[in-house]
Amino acid sequence: MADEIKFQKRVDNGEYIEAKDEMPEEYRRHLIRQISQHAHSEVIGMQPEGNWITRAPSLRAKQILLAKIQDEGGHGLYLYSATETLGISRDELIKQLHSGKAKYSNIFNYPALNWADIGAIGWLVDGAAIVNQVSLQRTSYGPYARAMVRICKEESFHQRQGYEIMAKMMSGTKEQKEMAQDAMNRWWWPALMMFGPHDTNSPHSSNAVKWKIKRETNDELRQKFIDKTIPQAELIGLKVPDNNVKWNAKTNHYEIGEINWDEFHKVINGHGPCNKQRMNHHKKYHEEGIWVREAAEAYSKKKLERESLIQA
Ligand code: FAQ
Repeated sequence: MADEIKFQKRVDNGEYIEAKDEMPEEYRRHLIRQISQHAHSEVIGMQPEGNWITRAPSLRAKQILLAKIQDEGGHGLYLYSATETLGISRDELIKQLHSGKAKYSNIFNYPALNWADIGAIGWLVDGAAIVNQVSLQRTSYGPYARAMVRICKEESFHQRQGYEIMAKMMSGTKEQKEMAQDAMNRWWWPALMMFGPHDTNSPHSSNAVKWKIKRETNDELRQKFIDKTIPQAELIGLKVPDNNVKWNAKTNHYEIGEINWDEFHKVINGHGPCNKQRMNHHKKYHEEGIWVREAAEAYSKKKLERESLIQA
C-alpha cells in the first residue's frame, strides 16, 4: 500500500515510470494489454493497404504507399519492444493475438475496396490515430511515450498523403468524386469508433486516467478529431455522412449523431467483415516465417560466440 502511494505520487508529479522502476502489478498488466493491442493494430493495419501496392495508380503513389506500410510495420516493432520491457515475451504476445485474447483496432476489420479507400485510410484512420497518439506522447510509461514521439512524426505524413489522394479525387471526374464520397461514407463511422466506447462505458478509463496512461479521455479525443476533420471534409467538397452534424457556437464544437455501438462490439469481438481474413493471413505468414526467426537466432548466437572468443 505504501508503495502504491509512493507510485501514485510519482505519477501525480508528472515523472515518467521506467522499465526497471517499481510499479503496481495492475499498472504493468494494464500497459501490457494496451501497448500490445496498439502493436497488433499497427501490424494488422498493414493488410488493408498492402492489398493495393500492386494496383497503385502511379509510380509515385506506389512508392508512397510502400513507404507508409513499411512505417506501420516499424511502429509495430517499437511497440512490441516497449511491451517486452514490461516482462512479457513477443511469442506470448503473438499467442494472445492468435487466440483472440488480445484485440486490435476495430478499423482494420473493414475491407479496402478501391483506391479512394487508400485516401480515406490515410486521412481518417491515420488522422484518428494521430489525435490519440499525440496525447500518448505524454503517457506515464517512458518507453511507450518515447515510441510515440517518433510514431507521431511518421503518422502526420501518412495523414497528409491520404488527404492529398482525397483532394485529388475531389478535383477529378464525376466518377472519382463519387468514389471519394463513397469511401468517406464507409470509413467515417468506424474511424470515430477507433477512440473506444463513451467514457461512461469504458471500463479501463478510470485507472488509465488515474495513472496518467491516458492524458485525455476517449470522448475528449474523439471530439478533437471531429472538430479537426469536418472542416477538412468541407474544404474539398466531401459531405460527412451524418444528418445530425451541426456546429454548436456556444461550446465551439461540432455535434454529431449517435455511433452504432452494436456494430462496434460485433467487430471487436470477431464478427466484422474481415476479422477471419485478417487473422488467417497473420497466422499463415507467422507460420511460414519460422525459418527467418530461426536463422536470425542462429546468427546472433554464432555472433555472440565469436565475440566472446575474441575477447578471451
Ligand atoms: N478497437 O475501456 P476501454 C493505427 C476495447 S493505430 C478494438 O475504453 P482502453 C495506426 C478495449 O481494448 C490504432 N477494441 O479501453 C495505423 C477494451 O477491451 P479489452 C490503434 C477496442 O484501452 C493507421 C474494451 O474495448 N491505436 O491506427 C477499441 O482504456 C493506418 C473497453 O474499452 C491504439 O491502440 C477499438 N477501437 O481504451 C496503422 C492507441 N476501443 O482490452 C495502419 C492506444 C476500445 O478489455 C494503418 N490505445 N476497445 O479486451 C488506446 O488509446 C486505448 O487502448 C483505446 C481504448 C482508446 C483504443
